[in-house]
Amino acid sequence: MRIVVLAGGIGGARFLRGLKRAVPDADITVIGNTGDDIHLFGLKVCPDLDTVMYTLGGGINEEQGWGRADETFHLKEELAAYGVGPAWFGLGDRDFATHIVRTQMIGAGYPLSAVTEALCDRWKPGVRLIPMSDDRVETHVAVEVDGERKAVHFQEYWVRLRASVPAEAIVPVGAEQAKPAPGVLEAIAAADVVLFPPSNPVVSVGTILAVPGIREAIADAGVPVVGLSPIVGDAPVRGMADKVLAAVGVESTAAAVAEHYGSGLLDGWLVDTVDAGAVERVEAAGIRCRAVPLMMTDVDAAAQMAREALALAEEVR
Ligand code: GDP
Ligand code: FO1
Ligand code: CA
Repeated sequence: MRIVVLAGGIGGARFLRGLKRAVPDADITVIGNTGDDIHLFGLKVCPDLDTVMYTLGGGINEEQGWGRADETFHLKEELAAYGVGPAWFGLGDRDFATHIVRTQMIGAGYPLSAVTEALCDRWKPGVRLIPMSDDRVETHVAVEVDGERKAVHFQEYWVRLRASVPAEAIVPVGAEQAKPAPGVLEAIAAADVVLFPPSNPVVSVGTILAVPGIREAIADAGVPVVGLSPIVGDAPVRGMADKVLAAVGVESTAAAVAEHYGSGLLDGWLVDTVDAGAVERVEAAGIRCRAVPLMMTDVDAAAQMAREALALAEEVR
């Protein structure tokens, strides 16, 4: 079975680990969000691609959900001693190596998709990981600080400001001009099923869908498209999805997120059992819906979610 998954970082990566366990023989292509990417210290950092790569490749810091296990921060400390920042972004020594290799290869002329493939030669994530685009896309957040409206990089909004100021707009800068990376549209056209993991609907899946051609390819593929809600009990399980959903005028409920994707895109939607009351509303929007446990407490729980998503896909096929 050929499965295409549009993934952000932690939610996407943990779901993918379950999907691999649920269907070990599947041919899985992951289209990764690059809107979170940021240039720091002259290096290109791709948090969501790395989170997927490290999680599936066994190098992730499990508790944190991002960054490397057994990490140290000597380089960051030495940079700080020179007064070179930003200090608010925690890049570790082991992680730095990934960004150095990536930046070096890009400088030598390789596109991000080829660089990602090269990095995955080491990590062997067991899926084909493709960035949504080789073109630069950067998610910016319009905020109001001390009565002044300005745009900040998504990482600055989330990591430095901890999403403590209201987000007024989310702008995937460069998305309109970006082209899907080689292999993205081909994988979608060849897929038997497309899954939206419980990733952030605005700054992860939403950013991928903002690359012209990707949303259309999914709608035209003529195969089941099934998503899993990242909102459980009217709140994100972790992160700032509630803040960025508010910025795009969507309430933080499992049903509202399904309606936001819409029946033109989604055929099926899984909500958590605590949100069973939302099933009727989602189905009224023309999207088949089931309530099942959606907490990824361990890999087995994530695998069971993947089985439920694939079962729903067969129901709507
Ligand atoms: P990020 O890029 O690291 O923020 O990760 P993603 O965009 O892939 O996923 C973020 C979303 O995952 C958040 O909105 C969380 O609510 C959701 N999430 C995290 N853990 C779980 C879980 O165990 N169950 C569900 N249903 N959602 C989760
Ligand atoms: N998230 C944080 O909350 N604080 C950090 O200092 C931080 C550093 C970091 C370094 C590399 C990397 O791949 C991810 C990192 N993240 C950090 C996570 C990153 O901000 C994610 O994009 C967000 O969790 C939301 O997607
Ligand atoms: Ca992300």
